[in-house]
Amino acid sequence: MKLATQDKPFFPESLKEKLEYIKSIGFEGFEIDGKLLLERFDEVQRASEATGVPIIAACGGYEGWIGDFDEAKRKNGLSEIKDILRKLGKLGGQGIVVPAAWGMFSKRLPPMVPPRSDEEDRRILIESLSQLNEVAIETGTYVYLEPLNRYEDHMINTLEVASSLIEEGNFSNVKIIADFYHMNIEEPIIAESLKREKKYLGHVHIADSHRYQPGHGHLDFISGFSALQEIGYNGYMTFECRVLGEDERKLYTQSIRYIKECIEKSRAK
Ligand code: LER
Ligand code: MN
Repeated sequence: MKLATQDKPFFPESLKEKLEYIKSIGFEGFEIDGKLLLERFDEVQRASEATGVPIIAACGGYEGWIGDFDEAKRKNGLSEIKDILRKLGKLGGQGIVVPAAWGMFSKRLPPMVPPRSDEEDRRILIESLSQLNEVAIETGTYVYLEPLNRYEDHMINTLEVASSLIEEGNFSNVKIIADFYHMNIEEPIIAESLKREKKYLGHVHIADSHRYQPGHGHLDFISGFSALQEIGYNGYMTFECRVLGEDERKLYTQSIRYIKECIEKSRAK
């Protein structure tokens, strides 16, 4: 398993320095914001080549969700995601992380009842994923479908629901991204869920139980990583967290060390 990171406010601004910095603190890949990839593609490509740090995936940076209630926004989102996939393909990147929607509706917060039925949600998601699956095939990339916790999305909260959509659409280039923060809220036992849904697992996000740097909260990473070892997962795990504390650079570096120790311990288990 390899470690990657998303961008952080305390990383250098220039892309080359950013990638050099993340390499120096122990990461092997960068998960880029989709907008940054589209707007500064040449610079991203040059920086990746010069530093040898791969752009492994994209996350966010497009307007409109694949399950958007607003049809015009959904279409816009799909068009931007396709552009991001085309650029990622040129860089040899693996794929883009997409939730059904993020922050659009929660069935656990008022008004509790969404404006669309569950059946219609599924129909729309399948339609969006069919379009993206085609472009992912053309570009040699993947769409990483991300279950979010119940407060951030109402359509896909568990790995099981994500798997069922992939099965239903028979999508060759849609996989699941398992995010430890969301799994900590939605999966009864993270290790068991990972083992059960291994067939479609393609990518992983890590943060601790409170969405801050791993090692600072109470999540049991070792049992989750042992499950990943057991199912033969050898992809990337991307840090997707905020950093709590004053010296963010120091704390982030300590967190990488902590996660590497957890990986070692999970191998020994
Ligand atoms: C949001 O909580 C999240 O996990 C991101 O990866 C958005 O897709
Ligand atoms: Mn995530």
